[in-house]
Amino acid sequence: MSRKIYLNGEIVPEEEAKISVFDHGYLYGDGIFEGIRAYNGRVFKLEEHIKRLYQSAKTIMLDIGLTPEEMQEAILETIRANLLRDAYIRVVVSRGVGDLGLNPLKCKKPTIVIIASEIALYDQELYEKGLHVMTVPTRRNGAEMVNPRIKSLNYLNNIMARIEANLIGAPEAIMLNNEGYVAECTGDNIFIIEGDQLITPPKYAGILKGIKREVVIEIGETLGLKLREELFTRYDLYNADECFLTGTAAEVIPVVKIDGRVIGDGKPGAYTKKIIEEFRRYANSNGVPIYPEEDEVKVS
Ligand code: PXG
Repeated sequence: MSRKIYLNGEIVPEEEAKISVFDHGYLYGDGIFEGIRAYNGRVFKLEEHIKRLYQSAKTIMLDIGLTPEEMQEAILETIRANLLRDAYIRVVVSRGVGDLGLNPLKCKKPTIVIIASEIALYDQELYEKGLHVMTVPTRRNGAEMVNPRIKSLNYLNNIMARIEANLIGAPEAIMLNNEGYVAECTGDNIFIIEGDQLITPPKYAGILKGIKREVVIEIGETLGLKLREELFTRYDLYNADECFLTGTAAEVIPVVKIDGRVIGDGKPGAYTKKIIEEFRRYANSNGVPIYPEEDEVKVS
């Protein structure tokens, strides 16, 4: 079935959703994006994703040309056009059509694309058994470079790391920062658990401030875990009681082996399983309704 795509204010069939080869998103990776999920008729953490999109835009001096409220409506409209209740939503805003030459002054207005699609999840088996992941040579770019907090269209740093993971047959790569501290994975944040401590790298390690990361920090508190946002090394990874990753695609997924070292007893840990359960419960009952009239029906 042909998907309906939002392209610069219009909803068009995917065959007609075409972009100029002079778009600076294509020529230079000059742009930003968000990956958002909808569960059970609700868009999860929509305001937070829109806020991060506008913070990325502000940082790269890109005027999106829509208010955050208009962006929210455009996202909901795109999901409705595809009649979806569970969806993966990709919002891409590029600098727009310019000419050869990287000067963004040549781009008069941004290109805005919203895709709402069905989701391809990790295999359920991996949630039950856990992932075997590896650290890779490519380092996460530092906060003093293109800050990883900008969700930019420049993902080559992470793609190089993913290629290295592919070469050794790992489903995800752990990236260290330039000082050798653990930063994050190519599309996920990372957590370890030691006793009752929930430990995750701080923002200044050079990471994307993941929205699932924030949700898991909240869930951790309700489970009595003590949060430590601090730098740690591969030694800490190998000797952790539990480890898991968080992200839009993976949600919360256990890690049971890192660089050949078995984590804990080699099975997803008790806290990790509880966090996955709580995350699913939270995600299925929170968010901005896509079809508000459904809620009204339920109330009456
Ligand atoms: N770190 C990085 C580098 C990411 O790109 C996350 C962490 C997790 O953030 P959220 O906000 O999702 O909890 C991400 C985001 C995709 C895709 O479509 C997903 C991400 C990035 C790029 C592509 O599969 N995840």
